[in-house]
Amino acid sequence: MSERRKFIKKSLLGSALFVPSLANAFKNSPKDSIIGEKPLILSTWNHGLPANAAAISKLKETGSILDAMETGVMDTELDLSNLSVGLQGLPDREGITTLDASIMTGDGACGSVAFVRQIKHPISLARVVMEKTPHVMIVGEGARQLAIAEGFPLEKEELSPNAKAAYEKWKITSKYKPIINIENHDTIGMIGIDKDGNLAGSCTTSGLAYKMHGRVGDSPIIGAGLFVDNGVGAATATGLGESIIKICGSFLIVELMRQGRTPQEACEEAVKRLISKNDNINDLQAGFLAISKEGEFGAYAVHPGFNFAKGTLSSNIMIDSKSHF
Ligand code: SD4
Repeated sequence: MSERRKFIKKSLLGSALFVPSLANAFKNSPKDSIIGEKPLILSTWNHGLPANAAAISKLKETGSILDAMETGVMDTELDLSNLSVGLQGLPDREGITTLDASIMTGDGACGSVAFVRQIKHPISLARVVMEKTPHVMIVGEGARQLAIAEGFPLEKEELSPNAKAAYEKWKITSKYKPIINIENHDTIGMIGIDKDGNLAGSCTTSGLAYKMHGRVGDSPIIGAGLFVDNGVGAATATGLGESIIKICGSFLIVELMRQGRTPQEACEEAVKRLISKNDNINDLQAGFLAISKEGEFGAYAVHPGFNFAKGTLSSNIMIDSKSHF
């Protein structure tokens, strides 16, 4: 077995690169959040600000919260400074960047793609799966074929300069430990509600850096990285996908809200559940965002450092999330 293969085997789960925010946890009470503000759009991390701006402007233009959710995260998919979303994202262990994305509306329509290569806008491909196929999830080569059939341009398969440099460095050291909260760029999860109470959401990522080839995280899994129900609310997730999938994080939050919890309480309960189901909690970060159908919102993370952008028709601001630790 080659040295590299041995390393891959040994450090399989200890390898997740997680690159969240430097910002510290905010300690405002969730009850401080404004209730009933609509439209309202929440997005994970600093890149949520420009994404929200794009979403709000699309919402003003078409009036469609679904269009807004797609357009908003497309901005992040093109952001060359973001190494966790889009084709410029950090690659897997084989040096190949593969993308995951999902989209959902409050009436239960949803679509997702995973393990996709060479497609600049996986979120738009997820929307194609939702609107033009009888399926919910299409992965890998099948997703690429669908993209070609739908006229998506196939991008050249090469790493962005930043991703290439990081990958080359990683290959030399080959010592990898999860590091939380060292940088502020990560997956984008976006949820939103329009003035009439229609909800939708989107989530797009290149997943964990140096993951095993074929690894899929929570972001394209409906109920894990994203869940939306007009009768209750919406939730999205960021962080170590394995920990989020284990608890069906976004679905759990929506169901907790259905049982009467506020979005903040539901996010906190989900984080507690996640902590109880994962042993390596000091080494992993996960964060959730939620909006209720009334337009109340909440956010919570395992560790300090998670932040999100909150956009309305008149403002777009960053908020630091509270955290369990
Ligand atoms: C994943 N949740 O693939 C995503 C990525 C993420 O920090 O949020 N990375 O697990």
